[in-house]
Amino acid sequence: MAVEQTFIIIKPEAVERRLVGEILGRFERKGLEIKGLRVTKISEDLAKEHYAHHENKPFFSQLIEAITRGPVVLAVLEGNDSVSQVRTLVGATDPVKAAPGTIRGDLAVRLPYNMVHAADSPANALIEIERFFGSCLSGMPKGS
Ligand code: 3AN
Repeated sequence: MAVEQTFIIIKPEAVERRLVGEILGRFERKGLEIKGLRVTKISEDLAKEHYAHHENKPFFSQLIEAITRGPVVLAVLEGNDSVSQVRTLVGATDPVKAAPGTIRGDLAVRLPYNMVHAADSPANALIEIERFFGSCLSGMPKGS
């Protein structure tokens, strides 16, 4: 097992519903360490870059609107196999199919409002940390 970092976005609907503490608490209780934390609003350009791989999907414009409509909380989490651990805690993409006990299974009801984005691989986590935190996290251990 490798210590690695992952990246999450607590989406506008979760901030609006005052679920930031609940969501971060789940990651902390699991044993993951918060290495970066920032409240911000994502610009349309940055959202389009982040979701570029979904550009041709029918839900693309809805997705961009949903992630830019209000403040978000960005976080870098570190721990053993953190990418896959966090994806497990977050649950399936569609909240209707997400298992009870997962963040999406417990707190969300419909797409695209599924509460949390979580990087899907260690390589993408590094790209996303650089994209959203830039140099303010440089010099920290990147994990492997
Ligand atoms: P995940 O966030 O589980 O990695 P992706 O990368 O397939 O899932 O989707 C990115 C985001 O696009 C999701 N978090 C969700 O907000 C939105 N999304 C995915 N599928 C749909 C869909 N069929 N209709 C509306 N929004 C969707």
